[in-house]
Amino acid sequence: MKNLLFAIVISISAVSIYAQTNILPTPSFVEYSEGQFVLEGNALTIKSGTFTREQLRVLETHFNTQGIQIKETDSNPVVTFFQSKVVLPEAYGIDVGDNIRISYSAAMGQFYGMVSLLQLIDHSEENVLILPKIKIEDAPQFEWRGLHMDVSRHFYTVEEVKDFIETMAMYKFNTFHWHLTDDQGWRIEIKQYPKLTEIGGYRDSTVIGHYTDTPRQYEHKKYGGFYTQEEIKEVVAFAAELHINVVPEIEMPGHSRAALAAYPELSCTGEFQNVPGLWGVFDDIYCSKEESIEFLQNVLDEVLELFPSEFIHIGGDEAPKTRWNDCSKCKNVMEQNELHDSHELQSYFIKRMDQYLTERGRKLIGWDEILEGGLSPNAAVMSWRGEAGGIEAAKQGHSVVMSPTSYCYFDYYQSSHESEPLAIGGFLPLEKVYEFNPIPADLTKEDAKFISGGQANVWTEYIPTYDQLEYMVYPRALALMQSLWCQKKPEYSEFLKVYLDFHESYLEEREVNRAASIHIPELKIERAHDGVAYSWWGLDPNEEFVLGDSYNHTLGGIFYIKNGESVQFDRGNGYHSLMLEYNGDQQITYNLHESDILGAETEMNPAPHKKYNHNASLNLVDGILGTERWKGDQWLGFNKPNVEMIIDLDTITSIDFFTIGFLNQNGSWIYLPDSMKVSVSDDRIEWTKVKEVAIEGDEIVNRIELQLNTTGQYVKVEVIPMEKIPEGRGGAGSTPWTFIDEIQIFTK
Ligand code: TNX
Repeated sequence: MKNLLFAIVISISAVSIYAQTNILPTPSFVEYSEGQFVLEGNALTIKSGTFTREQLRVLETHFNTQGIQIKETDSNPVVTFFQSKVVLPEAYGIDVGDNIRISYSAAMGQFYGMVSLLQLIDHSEENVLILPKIKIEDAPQFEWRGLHMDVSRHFYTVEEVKDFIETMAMYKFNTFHWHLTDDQGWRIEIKQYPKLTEIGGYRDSTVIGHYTDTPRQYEHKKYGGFYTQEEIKEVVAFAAELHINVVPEIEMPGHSRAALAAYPELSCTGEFQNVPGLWGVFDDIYCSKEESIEFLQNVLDEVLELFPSEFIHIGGDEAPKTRWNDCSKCKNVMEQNELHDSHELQSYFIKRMDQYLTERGRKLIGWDEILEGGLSPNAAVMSWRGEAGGIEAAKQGHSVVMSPTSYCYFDYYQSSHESEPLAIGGFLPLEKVYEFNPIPADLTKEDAKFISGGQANVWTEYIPTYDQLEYMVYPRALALMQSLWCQKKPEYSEFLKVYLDFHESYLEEREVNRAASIHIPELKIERAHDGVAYSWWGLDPNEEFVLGDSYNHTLGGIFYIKNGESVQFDRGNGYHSLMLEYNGDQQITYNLHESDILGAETEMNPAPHKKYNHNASLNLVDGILGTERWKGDQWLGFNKPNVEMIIDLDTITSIDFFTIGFLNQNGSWIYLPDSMKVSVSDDRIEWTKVKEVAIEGDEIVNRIELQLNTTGQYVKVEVIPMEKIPEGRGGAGSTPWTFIDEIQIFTK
């Protein structure tokens, strides 16, 4: 009553009719009417007991960071709730007129209504809250809106997990996929098998840097941890209050080295091996014998007690069949069950789990590898290796969650800038996430019904802290949610505006770490007469950057450069170290390497693979040398032999010196080529071979330098990769990748 007396509702006519709201994900229907609802003070009142204590606490903290109080009252609150049976459980409506009315049918919608309301309130003026007069009707497109968290590779505390879930709830995620077991650590207490956490919960060392680095280095420090069953219950209950279902994942039959370290008798060889401190895929997996199946079913018994989730994730990915193929016990299982190969054996293994879960009223979900050898009758599929698995499963009438690496892998880099923390690889900027559509283009309307939604995965090999985990997730999770929530999402530019206007500072105030990668001006390189032109593109079209030339002052020291304006870098002009200052005090340094073929016309045959073809042939002659930490744009990557490149020097020229760079990252199947040839020609018809060399080197980046002492207008470089990756090396038996960057030629 008191609050209402103080609430002065003023209608100011014809102030602003907004084109959109700050609410993310974007609501389905928004209609403004003239005027505003202005509330003096900074408190919103709601009827006592509307929300549970935990919900109220969470809502309060979030409203508080915006300077808004929520007060419970027993009479006439400002915000009223109206339960309507007509809408779906997650749907809600907001009607701001002379007071604020939220309609809903179930507790979830009621909560979402409050979450959206928070984002509607303008609190920029002191002691007054302003809302537009507005009608909103909103409901999600997909029922599975998930984020995944890998707590095996790195461990996060209960408090951190809860914090993660809390931020998820504020963006209307409803599924938390908790990846609790993997090779590098078992993280859930199982009472029947205490060694799982005693031994499997800890590793003695962890690889430092990228696992493809050579030589590998380790930090020899015990690392690990696990959640007790009490802690798991606490997290599950907390999530449930915030309308988030927790889907546990117990990996099988692969990614199981931590469990096998605790119980070696469950492997095919029975030999003890420690919990690895290295990332990747390991040959030792659960043996398919009855004892392992029984063990896993016993584990599942305890898991089912802790997690009410309908879906239980059993992994199923990346299980090499090396051990199974050599194992007499596995062969017995195959014989007894008339299985033809190890894929059918994997399918048998998963079916046993499917049956077990089905009998207990649950549903099995697994990574798309569970399709191999035949999909279990009741299984749902999480499609990660692209869309094919999801399409296939949907066609077979199974429920599918889309999580393709190309849009949903939040362990990938968000920009190509060197300030990004070390990541597994891959390139997934915000804008690319925004393009995600959980429904693959070539699925019929009928089959598309089996797509229940999507989720992003946060694998944590390279994410040692919770702070960095948030950095990898935000703002990308907001772009993802647009694809999961909206029937028709707005243009990326509109989303970006709302993010920058409201959510960036909202996350800041909430102390949610997030990447500022979108603020780093993007470098564009173009061919220019006798060289290349560099320009920088920031988010703000009016931004001016400071550009400094800190090595060779041919650019004239320090000056200002406008968004999109270019500077030219001429051939033969010496080495430059350029410094760009943006956003006031942020700096980037670019190392630019001269050569006499900067920007020269260059032909490549075959073309690079489309994933590694940034700027096409210009990449080879752009003054920027490929480095060890590449994020998808420095190197051109080829997976077809042989690569031929022809560079046009414009006129017959006296050629002195030549260099070319190759990447050597065997863990990513990238190998140095066997050899290369350089030839020259005056007319592109008659070629003279100048050099043919074998390529050797131990570095990750190997630059080959050749003294050519010749003349010609055209220089042809032929690169001959090894035919197949030899046994015992990463990717054995496949065609190697050849990564090439920057050819430099110096003339006399
Ligand atoms: C593949 S995605 C995996 C994980 C790794 C991830 C790294 C999937 C089902 N398996 O074990 O952590 O790649 O991106």
